[in-house]
Amino acid sequence: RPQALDGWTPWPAEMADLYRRAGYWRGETLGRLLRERAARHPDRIALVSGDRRLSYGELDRRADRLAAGLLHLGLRPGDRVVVQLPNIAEFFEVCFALFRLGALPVLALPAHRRAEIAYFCEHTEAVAYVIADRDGGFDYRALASQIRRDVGTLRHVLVAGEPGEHTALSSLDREPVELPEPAAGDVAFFQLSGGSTGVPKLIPRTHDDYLYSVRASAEICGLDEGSVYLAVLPVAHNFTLSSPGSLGVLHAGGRVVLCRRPSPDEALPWIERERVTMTALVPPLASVWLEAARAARHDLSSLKVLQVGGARLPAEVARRVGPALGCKVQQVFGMAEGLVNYTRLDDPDAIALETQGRPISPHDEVRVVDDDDRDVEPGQVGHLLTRGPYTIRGYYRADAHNEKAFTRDGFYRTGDLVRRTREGYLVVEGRAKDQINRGGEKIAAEEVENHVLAHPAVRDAALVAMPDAHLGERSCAFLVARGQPPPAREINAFLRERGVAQFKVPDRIEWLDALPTTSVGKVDKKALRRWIADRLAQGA
Ligand code: J2J
Repeated sequence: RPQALDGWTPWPAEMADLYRRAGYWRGETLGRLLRERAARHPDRIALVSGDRRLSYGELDRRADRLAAGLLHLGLRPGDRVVVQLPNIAEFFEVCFALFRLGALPVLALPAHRRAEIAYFCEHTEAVAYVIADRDGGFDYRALASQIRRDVGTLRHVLVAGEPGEHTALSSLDREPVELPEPAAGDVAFFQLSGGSTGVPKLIPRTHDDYLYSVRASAEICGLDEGSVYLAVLPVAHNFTLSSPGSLGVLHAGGRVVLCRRPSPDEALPWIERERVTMTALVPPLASVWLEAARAARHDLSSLKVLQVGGARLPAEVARRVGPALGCKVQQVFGMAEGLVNYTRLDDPDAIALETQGRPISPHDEVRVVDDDDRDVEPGQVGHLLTRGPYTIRGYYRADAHNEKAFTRDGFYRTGDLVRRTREGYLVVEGRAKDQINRGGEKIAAEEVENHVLAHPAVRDAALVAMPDAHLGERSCAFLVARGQPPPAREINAFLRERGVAQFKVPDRIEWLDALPTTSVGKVDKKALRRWIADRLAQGA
């Protein structure tokens, strides 16, 4: 058995015992999940990707052969591998191959660019980086060539499609070899945090804890062999992967249909063709779909559940889902760190439309507290703290940050402001963390500020959320110039050159002589948010 991973925080032994005794942690690995399903129903279709249809047996075999190929290439249990793939079957082939090998995927999003990817590779000392050749008009091979030059530990770039100067995934195909099964209590892979600090945080998830959340989610969402799930949001995201997402569907023996683009033009025909029963969207996309469905000529009658999460869904929008799409709406309030809340499919409208759901597990501990960590009165708004059988106890290699992000007794400080209803449902009322939620895409203010501050003409910077009718929020950068302020497009071009993902580039820039401060001398972001909201309300 390889040496335990450094830099992650396991659950205390007594909690681990409790979760095992309760039957939540069953000692099953992600690799075994696929093995068992493939043994049970090898010919059933697991994945539909473009014109490829992979059965459970084929996916299982491909994972084995790829694992053997990766081993031959020199990958070993415990190695970290940054995986950045769009919604294509290779994502699952690669992840399951890595799970079998005991190597650890680091799940990047397709939108990430040089700044983020280089950081993930460096921080995890990744030995390999997996990409698609091109997607959405972007050539990932050129990005990978740069990353390869800059990151010393990186030995391999593996490409789905045309490899260019790198290695084709399809060339890693060897007779399966006997591999020791990784321990279910060990870290299986890394999710990414939306974050609120200077650098993105990595979230270590174990086989045991993740599979529990997947299994329980599948049950809450009523998945079975007849379930057909359309993956619209990026497959690597925690929502699409596990709530109940693709893994929930594979667990239940259903079918996952991979949609390359989230637009209704592409998604609605898939629903008709594959008789999709369930999909998951962020609120702005849900609005776009509702609009499109009015004119759609597609038969959407197979759709039973539309999940919406990642950002607050306005009740007015939730109300329109049933009439427009002929299905139930399910609100999902989750986080890659763990805790996921669902409205239940049999909840009355008052709950289903107006709350963000309740936790998966009877062992999810939820506290709503004031600024001094004292529990607020029932029904009052406060900071959401949580711990439980699938919520991490610490970010990866982040000791200093963990001191702040977790309480001494292991509760994760979500940074969300919530209210708990009498029935135990959570309503998201706001956010205390320094983050912008741009239609479900999370932007850590400090991270962007640091990039902007690297520009020679910028003396001071504060990034805040501004209201937006479509996305809910967009980002506005308040900047103080050294001398003459450069045009906004120069700042944005500068950020892109630094390799910052496009969704983090400020939507608007305002120059000030100085940033306003609070009485204790901190930047007064509340004042900045109020100022820009007022300006927008006046139509400026
Ligand atoms: C308001 N805010 C929400 C909601 C997430 C399922 C669903 C979503 C995520 C996710 C996820 C919200 N209403 N319904 O991982 O498994 C905001 C909160 C939260 C943060 C987490 C899943 N659903 N949020 O969005 O890690 O602020 O996970 O703390 O990307 O999104 O973001 P992320």
